Amino acid sequence: DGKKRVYFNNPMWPGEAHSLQVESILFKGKSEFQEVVVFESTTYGKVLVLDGIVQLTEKDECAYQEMITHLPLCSIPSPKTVLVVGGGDGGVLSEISRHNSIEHIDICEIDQMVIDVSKEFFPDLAIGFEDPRVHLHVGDAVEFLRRAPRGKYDAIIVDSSDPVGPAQELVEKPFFETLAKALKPGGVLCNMAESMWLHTHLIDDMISICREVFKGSIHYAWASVPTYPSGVIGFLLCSTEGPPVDFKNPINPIEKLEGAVKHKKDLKFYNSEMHSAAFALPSFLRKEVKAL
Ligand code: AAT
Repeated sequence: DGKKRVYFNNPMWPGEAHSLQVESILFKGKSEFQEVVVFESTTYGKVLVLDGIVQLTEKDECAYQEMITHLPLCSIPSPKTVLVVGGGDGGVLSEISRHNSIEHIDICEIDQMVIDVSKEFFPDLAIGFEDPRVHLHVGDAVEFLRRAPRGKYDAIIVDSSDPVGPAQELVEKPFFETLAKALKPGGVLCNMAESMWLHTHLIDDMISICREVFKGSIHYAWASVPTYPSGVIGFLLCSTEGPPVDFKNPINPIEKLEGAVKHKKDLKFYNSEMHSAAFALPSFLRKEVKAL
């Protein structure tokens, strides 16, 4: 009808809106940081929504959580110490626990309500918190990383929300500097990096910052996640100075690990072929993202 509707006003994707049919609202609360909603959808299972943005659905969380975890962890020989930023649902933790080389996992999530809600409504993901290697820190990742010991981690996974609200500072240069400092030489970062259909500017900015901050290799990868805006999500992979990391050809292939560790659930999305394929980029992206 030509009127500007409130649904089309999200600054991350102006002019479009995304919808799922709601069977029932299971939880609605307001934390210190954001509005938290869980609902049962008609076709994607339960859905976690923060400030009106879908964070995960039971049907397609596998694509995002498996990729954001195994892209970095399969790219280095024997990851031992890992940090997760955000990820309060526990899904990334439960993926990390497939790797038997891991000795210590820190997670820094800002919002206790996300953790509590996940334990109640997404027990298959929140089971990640039960791994004895996991150490939970509830607080702002910006603060946590300012105080993190230099060179502590083999890998850092930034599973954070979009840069509106509590995650705003997580795309700025000072934050990336603290991430690089907290990594060991040859350590790797995998950062949620938005949609190539919607955010080429943001991707360009993030890659430019990372080129200045990280002295190793920098690559962009992506995967299909139907319930994220535009149906895709990207991952920015960076390594620090040190032994070079060949992100496109996993040195620590998951197929070998799967034989060694019996995990509670089978992988649904990730395998070594998907890993390498994720780095193939459309021509428009190469052209628009100058820093690539
Ligand atoms: N694995 C589910 C996918 C997510 S969840 C992102 C998490 O990051 C949320 O639980 C949020 O509370 C947390 N978070 C946001 N800001 C901070 C911060 N400053 N410090 C620590 N944790 C934070 C991400 C989905 C991406 C969706 C893309 N459209």
